Amino acid sequence: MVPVRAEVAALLLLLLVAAVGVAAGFRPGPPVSEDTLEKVAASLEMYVDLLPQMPKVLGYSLKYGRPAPTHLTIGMYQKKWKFHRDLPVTTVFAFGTSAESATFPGPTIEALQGVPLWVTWENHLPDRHILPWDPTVPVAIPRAGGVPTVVHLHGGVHPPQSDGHANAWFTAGFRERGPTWTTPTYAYPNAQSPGGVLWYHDHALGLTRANLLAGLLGAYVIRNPAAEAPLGLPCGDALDRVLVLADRSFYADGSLYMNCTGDNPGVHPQWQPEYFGDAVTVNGKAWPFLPVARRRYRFRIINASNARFFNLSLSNGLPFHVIGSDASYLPRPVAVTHLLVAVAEAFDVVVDFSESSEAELEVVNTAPYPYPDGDSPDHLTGKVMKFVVAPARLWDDHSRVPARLLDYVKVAEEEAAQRRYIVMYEYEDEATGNPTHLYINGKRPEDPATETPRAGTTEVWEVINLTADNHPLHLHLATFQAVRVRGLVELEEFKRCMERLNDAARCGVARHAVGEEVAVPEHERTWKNVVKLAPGFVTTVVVKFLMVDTGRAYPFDAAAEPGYVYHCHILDHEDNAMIRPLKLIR
Ligand SMILES: *[C@@H]1O[C@H](CO)[C@@H](O)[C@H](O)[C@H]1NC(C)=O
Ligand SMILES: *[C@@H]1O[C@H](CO)[C@@H](O)[C@H](O)[C@H]1NC(C)=O
Ligand SMILES: *[C@@H]1O[C@H](CO)[C@@H](O)[C@H](O)[C@H]1NC(C)=O
Ligand SMILES: CC(=O)N[C@H]1CO[C@H](CO)[C@@H](O)[C@@H]1O
Ligand SMILES: [Cu+2]
Repeated sequence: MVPVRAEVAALLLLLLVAAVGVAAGFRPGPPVSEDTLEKVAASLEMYVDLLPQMPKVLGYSLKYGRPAPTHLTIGMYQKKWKFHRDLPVTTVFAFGTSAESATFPGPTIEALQGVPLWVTWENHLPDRHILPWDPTVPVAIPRAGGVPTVVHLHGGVHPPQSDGHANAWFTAGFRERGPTWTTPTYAYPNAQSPGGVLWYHDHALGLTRANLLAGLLGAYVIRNPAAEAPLGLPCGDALDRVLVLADRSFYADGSLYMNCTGDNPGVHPQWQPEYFGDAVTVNGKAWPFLPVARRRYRFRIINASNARFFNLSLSNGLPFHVIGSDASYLPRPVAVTHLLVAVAEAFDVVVDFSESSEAELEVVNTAPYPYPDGDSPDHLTGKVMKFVVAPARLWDDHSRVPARLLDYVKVAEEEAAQRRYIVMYEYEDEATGNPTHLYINGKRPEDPATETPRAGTTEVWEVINLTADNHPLHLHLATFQAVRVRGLVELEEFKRCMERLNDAARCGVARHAVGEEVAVPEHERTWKNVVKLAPGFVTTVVVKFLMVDTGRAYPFDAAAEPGYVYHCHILDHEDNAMIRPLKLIR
């Protein structure tokens, strides 16, 4: 491995700073201590704001009562948002069909399976970012200023031109466009099966962490009434709710806080390896509450934090009946009392409040940060939201948690056309010991694609974590599932060899991957968009480059330019620079 030499990085930094000015246009807020940020969060009374329901936007039209394709225009706006009763309103970036209706998170788009949707994503953002960003990581830097953005539909199966490629960014009015920009209007075929929840979010090169922190994300649900109605799950806007979890820190004036001093400021003036906020927001409110009836509800939970994992449970031990994960159903429900949600991971669950003997249930979080070996959450980040259960049963609950859900193609590891080793590296500054950047396979994002699967095939990816963190793996387009998680023995020897050769096969991965085997939890055994990668382990992942509900080929040319990407979904890692091209071939 060739870590970026400090001198080279420093020179690059000087050149870039001279060229664009530090964080082009961002005005740093007043200095603030960790203590002050925590005090602001601690001053917010919990459970005083009602859980917001984001506006619903239909991703289809009705023609003579039948669903038909439609075209939406959704903009990104600078907007005022109030994160808590006791915080002043503050500036965010938000998605909406208009400036007035834009929200944090954005509207929930409801699509129908088999009904294509076109969306023109418009950038109405000002010249200046509201959060700091770092010009020394691989990043989109427009010559004429402005905030570069591009929208990726996470979990979506769609053509590469509509994938929100990191270099397909654009500024306000499409004034300036990145090198792989092809079209202002994205096509979402919605051919994939219903279940779980997708989400759209910014994906601009090197800016994802700041753009999402500012609010550029929203949920997207694909439904198929004919296939789903027989399941009998809770349905309707009141009973089937999206919960978007995100940790954020606030200044006393209510504005969003992001540290603008890097851990290695000589290398990267602003970049830090992980953002952790002191407050937990759900649907844009810090620690909200939701009154519920004494019956079943369906919750589609998305973790939209930059780096925080959530290990969620209900304070009275009531189970989550997990019915899906990411954008798929499970074959059958799995009841769990604790639900570990990685960044960008989603779970689709049913909670039956009629089983609760308490009138109030807190959703609590016990996941250490960084996950898995970091600090335990405190009295603040250990709480998420509260459900207030109505005393009496007001109406009959005809919903159920069915014994069987939907089926998909089998995992069939033996069908793999190709086996690849994917290795996660973290590089440190020798003087400070702090991370300077992260790479996949020791390669930069701009290096030529090395993962070039054939459309329609199955592959096995052996993902090796050589770092101290759990890196949630996310592939665009493809769906995948972990089938085996095995510890590495004689890890130090293996690491030294990998640092020298960067070649898992020559370093004898088969000989080292014989340690403890950890079972993949049953509620994660479906076709996923994010797989957690435990440190010190090799995670064997079966990846399908085809439609997992039918086994058929994609209904579009997945091998077209500009291709896709795969990356670690800790946003701060993805931005520097744990992201690689994924280029399908015909
Ligand atoms: C911001 O980051 C710097 C450098 O890592 C650190 O010294 C400082 O304490 C951080 N500030 C806060 C408020 O966390
Ligand atoms: C989640 O928290 C519970 C209770 O603290 C613990 O028993 C469980 O091991 C945790 N799960 C994970 C995956 O960390
Ligand atoms: C959300 O996902 C990010 C990236 O995987 C992860 O770092 C973070 O811990 C997750 N947060 C939650 C609440 O799951
Ligand atoms: C294979 C490997 O090196 N894994 C690392 C993953 O992360 C842990 C920390 O949780 C490290 O100790 C391991 O070395
Ligand atoms: Cu990572």
